[in-house]
Amino acid sequence: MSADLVEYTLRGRVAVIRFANPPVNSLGLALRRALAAALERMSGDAAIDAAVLVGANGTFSGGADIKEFGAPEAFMGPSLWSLNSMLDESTKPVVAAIEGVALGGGFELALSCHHRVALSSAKVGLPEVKLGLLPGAGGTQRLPRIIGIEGAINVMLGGEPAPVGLFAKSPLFDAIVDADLITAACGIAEKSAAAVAAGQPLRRIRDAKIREPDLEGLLQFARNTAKTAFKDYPAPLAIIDCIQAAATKSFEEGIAEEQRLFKGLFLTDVSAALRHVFFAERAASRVDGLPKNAAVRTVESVAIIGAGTMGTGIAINFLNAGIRTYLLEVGKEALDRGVERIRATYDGQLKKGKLDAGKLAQRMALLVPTLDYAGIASADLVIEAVFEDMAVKEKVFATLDATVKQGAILATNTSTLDVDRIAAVTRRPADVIGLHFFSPANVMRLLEVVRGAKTAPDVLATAMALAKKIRKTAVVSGVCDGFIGNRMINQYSAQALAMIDEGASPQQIDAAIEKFGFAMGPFRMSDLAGNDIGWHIRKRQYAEGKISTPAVIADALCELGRFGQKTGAGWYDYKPGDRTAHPSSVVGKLIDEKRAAAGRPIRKLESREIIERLVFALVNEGARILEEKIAQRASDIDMVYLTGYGFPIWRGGPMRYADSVGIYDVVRRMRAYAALPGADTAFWTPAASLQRLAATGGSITGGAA
Ligand code: T1G
Repeated sequence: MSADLVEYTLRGRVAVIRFANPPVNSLGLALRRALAAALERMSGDAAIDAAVLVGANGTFSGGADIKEFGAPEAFMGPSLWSLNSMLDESTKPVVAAIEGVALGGGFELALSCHHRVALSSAKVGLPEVKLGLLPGAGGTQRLPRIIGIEGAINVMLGGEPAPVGLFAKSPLFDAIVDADLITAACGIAEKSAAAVAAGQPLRRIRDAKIREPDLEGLLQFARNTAKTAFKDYPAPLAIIDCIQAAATKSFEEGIAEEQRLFKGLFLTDVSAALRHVFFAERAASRVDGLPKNAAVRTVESVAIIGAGTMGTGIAINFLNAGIRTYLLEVGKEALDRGVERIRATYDGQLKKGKLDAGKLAQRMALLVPTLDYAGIASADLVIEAVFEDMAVKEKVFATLDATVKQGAILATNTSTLDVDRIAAVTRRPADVIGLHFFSPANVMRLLEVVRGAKTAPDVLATAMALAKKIRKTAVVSGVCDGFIGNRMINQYSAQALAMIDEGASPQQIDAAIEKFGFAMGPFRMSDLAGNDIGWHIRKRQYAEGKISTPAVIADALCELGRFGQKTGAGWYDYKPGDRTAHPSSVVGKLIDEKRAAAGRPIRKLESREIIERLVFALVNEGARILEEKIAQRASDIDMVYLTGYGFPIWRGGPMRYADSVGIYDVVRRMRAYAALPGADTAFWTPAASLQRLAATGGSITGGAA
């Protein structure tokens, strides 16, 4: 037994087995081996009558070791099933002492114990569904037996850690204590050992029978929910099948069904994608070259420049985090409108019961509207959210440089402009950084943290720490036109517009990519965000010579003032007060006219081409962004698209999706699109890194767990 993984100590005639695998005691092969050895020792140790299992580092276990899933160790013995069988066959009682969390395989280990004691602060759960899996170590068979069918469905389909108090009325825990967990657990162990000595059988959850009068109704309701709410995810229905087996078959037959379905799910692309996202989410918070405990600056007050939609949305993030927030505007009317917009947002949450009046008052009290730069001189962080125009932003930063205290961080919310150029107008470029929020800024999780060439390490570390505090998924980007997300979406949009020129309709393109899984297609999205935003960027890029083929139809649409929902008409028509997108005869006529004027051949485009040209455009530009080191890693690019652009999470993100297709085939299809008449051959030439991967059979995300 590896001493550093398992500590075996005695309390009277009870063995306390403390197991450790920091940071979450995940049950990897080495720990499983050490636990098996401890259980063997416990069984053969005549000096003890019972045992307590307890996790080290203040937590029980975060479950099976997900990092192991891509490796042979995941299925090497002793498996979790082996440990659970050893507990099933034990003649001595074993008590699970739970603090922190017992999740997944960790909770399943506790369910195989004869008794469970928990600290009242502990949480338990079966989050496997979030990985596209099901609890594969007996959880689907034991949990319904101890908390009933309905509770088990909620735990396994919800996947959220639940406070142990929720189960206080069920026999799940023999005791829930506020302190002295080990003492309580040993007490229960001794009591159980005495009962065994007196001839009573050991209590095992697997022996319990399920009595559920409304089994069919409950399962049918759960299946209907799974088919609508989780239509792209196979795991929920498989979980319900396992629960049905638990209620209608023997324990052994149920376990066999669970293992069969678990192995099937493990091999699905959806599970591979969701396991990739689990690690991608955590990797994004790491900045290469910056130590985890890098120095950060104190941020106790924030100033937002600009009380428009973005500025007020950004401000709400900081008010929600309890940070004093100045809101600066140049005109009183605009400032008052901004304050009103913030209050209206909170009033809306109050009406929906998402916020109480006390919290609303607290947050509004932290808001300090001001018309004067001198009023924000003491702010620790200033975020500029003014009009997306370089001259305007340079003027703001020159003013900030002259008025805001030394040591303050000066951030721009620009969505595409050169952060280094903005920094250069100040005498403190090391204090300048990009914090690109996505609209609506108080809702969208994504925050692109744009590090300038001169941005100081502690400024970057502070931005990353603050992102966590305001519950954003921060992704570090280098400086380029559009950073990560918008640079890629520009190519995605270019392909969408090109396919209009070639013969597809806006509704056909939107329908195809929404069937692929995007929340909204490019044209519905553009109508929502405002077609004039893309128009403004294109006009700048035309002037800078960055676009060779003008988007004639999109420009003509804007020249007609069809900016989208905000003008009641865009690519689609809208009825007043109704966001439903109706195909527009005006747009159809405009498209026909412009196609005729261009004199290009028109053809029918299939959905496959539409989807590939949109998604592989993201992949190709993403690969170039990686090559230029604008993004740190492919999984960061996936996080940008999953949290900021509505990419379907069950596909893992554009880069992960490319791996699931196979880079060889992606490159082959890119070459086919480069050969189309009138194609942007320069763009469709596969990125060098993709060509290398296609030749070597490698993956761009480095292979997911
Ligand atoms: N395996 C491997 N590593 C894990 C892990 C796990 N189960 N859980 C967390 N980590 C790593 C994580 O990647 C990060 O690493 C560090 O621990 C801290 O995590 C058969 C098959 C436990 C509530 O889905 O919910 O059991 O980035 O930042 O906010 O039925 O982690 O530092 O290198 O999230 O304090 C089921 C997933 C597995 C639980 C802690 N279990 N983990 O949250 O820290 S499948 C889960 C969590 C299974 C069986 C099936 C959370 C946490 P790094 P963190 P945290």
